[in-house]
Amino acid sequence: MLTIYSDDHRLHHGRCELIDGQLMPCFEMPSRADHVLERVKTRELGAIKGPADFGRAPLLRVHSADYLNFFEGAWQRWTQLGHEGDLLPFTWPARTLRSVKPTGLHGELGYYSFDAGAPITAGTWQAAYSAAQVALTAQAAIQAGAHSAFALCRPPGHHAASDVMGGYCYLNNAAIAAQAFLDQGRRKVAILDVDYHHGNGTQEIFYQRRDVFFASIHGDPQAEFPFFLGYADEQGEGEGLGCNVNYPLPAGSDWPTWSKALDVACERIAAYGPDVLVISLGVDTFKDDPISQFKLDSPDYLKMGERIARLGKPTLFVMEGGYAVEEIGINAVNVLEGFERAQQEAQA
Ligand code: OKP
Ligand code: ZN
Repeated sequence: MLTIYSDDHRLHHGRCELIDGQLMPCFEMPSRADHVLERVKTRELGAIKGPADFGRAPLLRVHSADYLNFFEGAWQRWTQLGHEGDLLPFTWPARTLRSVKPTGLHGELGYYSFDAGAPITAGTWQAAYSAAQVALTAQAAIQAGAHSAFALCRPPGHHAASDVMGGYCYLNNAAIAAQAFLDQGRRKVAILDVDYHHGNGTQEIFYQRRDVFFASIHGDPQAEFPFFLGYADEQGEGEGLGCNVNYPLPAGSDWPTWSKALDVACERIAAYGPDVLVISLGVDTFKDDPISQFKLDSPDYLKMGERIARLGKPTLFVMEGGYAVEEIGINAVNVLEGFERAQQEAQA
């Protein structure tokens, strides 16, 4: 399987995040991608290539122009105000306030974010831009005939909505790639989000659409980030009604529980009949993940890849979460190897 990767991810390195009342070093750190890349190499998964540059147009198919302009320019405004630490929001237009867009930097940042988990640093725009290009380059490989490809994206994307950042995410790499498939002639795309956290951004972007089916298996938002989306009764709206499906699971869920949800999700996807599949590949479902509560073990990821392969669709894997840094490479690449093994057996 071809892997697309860019060193630009290193340009994004947030200093800290607030966890349980403590400022902690960001869990979403550069070494995550390093470990995945290392494992791709040692397992000889396939060629590793850098991204092409498809420009801003495919990003604008998913994100608003004002959001992209704000994100790209925010760091310079921050430094012009004399600051050099990370730019972090701390006030949001929650229910009792108005969703006006203030002109000052902090007001505008609150308008364009939903939590304090997405710090903007000097290189954040470039890293996120390159991650989107990584996803688009892997998408292009599938469009050119490859059965699968791996976009080793960092920072992740699935919490980023059309004009809102948060949860370590800025640009929705998976959504940008899914939209590119449609713009290049595919009629129906399914996105399966296996990250521990609900892909609220992806859901929002496609909620009223029937050309994209979104399925997500995740920690129950009653008790887990992002708390305010990801419930089982969210089924899509208007034309998109029936094209969104959430599988919230309780803390402690292990492979027997998790894989039942995967089976049901795969059945729904098969019934939808997509031309192509995009996997939001988070491996923070791992038993030793420091911020998550599921109990999957490394061999389970092989089975996950096999089940996905049985859908028989061209499949783009887009890296999302996973914070057990030592095991992130093993777990992510296990999904890809399980997929390839099942795929090769099906062909033989
Ligand atoms: C990103 B992805 C407060 C802690 C909130 C945010 C989790 C984001 C996960 N700073 N945690 O889905 O793996
Ligand atoms: Zn996650």
